[in-house]
Amino acid sequence: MIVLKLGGSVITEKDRAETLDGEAIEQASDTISAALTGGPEDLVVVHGGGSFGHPNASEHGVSTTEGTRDATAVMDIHGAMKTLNEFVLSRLLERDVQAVPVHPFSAAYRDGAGTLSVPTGQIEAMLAEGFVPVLHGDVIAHAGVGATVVSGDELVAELARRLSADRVGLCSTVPGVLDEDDDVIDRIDDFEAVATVLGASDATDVTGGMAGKVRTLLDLEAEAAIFGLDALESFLDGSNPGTTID
Ligand code: IP8
Repeated sequence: MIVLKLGGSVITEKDRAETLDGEAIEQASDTISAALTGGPEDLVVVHGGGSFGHPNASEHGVSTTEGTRDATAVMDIHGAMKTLNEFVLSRLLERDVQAVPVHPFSAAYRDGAGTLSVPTGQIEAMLAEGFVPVLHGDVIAHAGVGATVVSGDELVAELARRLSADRVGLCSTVPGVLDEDDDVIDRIDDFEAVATVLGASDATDVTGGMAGKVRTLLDLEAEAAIFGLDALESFLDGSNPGTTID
């Protein structure tokens, strides 16, 4: 099975509050729909926030470690992410992808040590019945802290582990992890070797850019690929475009 993340900055205009990138979301949906028509493939989609969710989280001072116990703040962040999730679902459904929502707030949590727990029994049942579960970065209960942000990347990593994913793909705004000359690095197997070229994210992003992605993916059993939207087709066809992380 495949776990695919659609980056928030791919499917939204990251610098304009709550604005979709209509063309990108349609291109991604077309590609996913075409790939699934080619044969049955278990696919779990996770999307990030981009200009949805991040501004709300930062307004309320909420991050992956700083929490809130204000239910209104939780609903504000969660609501923004649910709105984006509905947009993504509707584009997929229009293309006959059997996409269904899974809202992490109702299912996942962090324990007192900050360790993320994501139940997957319901996701496995959905996959077995031919659905395409679509999750999203969200807020979740966090023991001792209130509620904190869970990023799409963290969800991807946890889902990949628990569902024993064969392949993990992060569809990003860049064609891969870039080196000092802006060339795509083919393969990364050691964080320190690329630490200096991994800068911070450019817009409001409470979950922290490319460096965090690479660290998270390096910890996975499955090979992961980071690639741009134009390479999504090739990833879903079985190739490893962009940067492979293992
Ligand atoms: O864009 C974060 O998801 P990400 C979602 O995958 C929120 O980091 C609620 C900020």
